[in-house]
Amino acid sequence: MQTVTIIIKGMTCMGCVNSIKAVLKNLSGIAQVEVTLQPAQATIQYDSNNINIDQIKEAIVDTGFEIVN
Ligand SMILES: [Cu+2]
Repeated sequence: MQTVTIIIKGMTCMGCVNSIKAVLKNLSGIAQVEVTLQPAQATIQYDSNNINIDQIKEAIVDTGFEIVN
């Protein structure tokens, strides 16, 4: 299991936080998701055999947000 913290741009409220959380939790290979507004980031525990960071970032971008790191 691996952990990554992704800095996210564009979240303005808990609705944004919950949208990202819901999308990430539905991806296969994601074990745990923690999304916060302040700081604006997502900390994700994932199985690198099932999903990679680029796929995780893509899912966040597809939800309508920007990735900073
Ligand atoms: Cu929002």
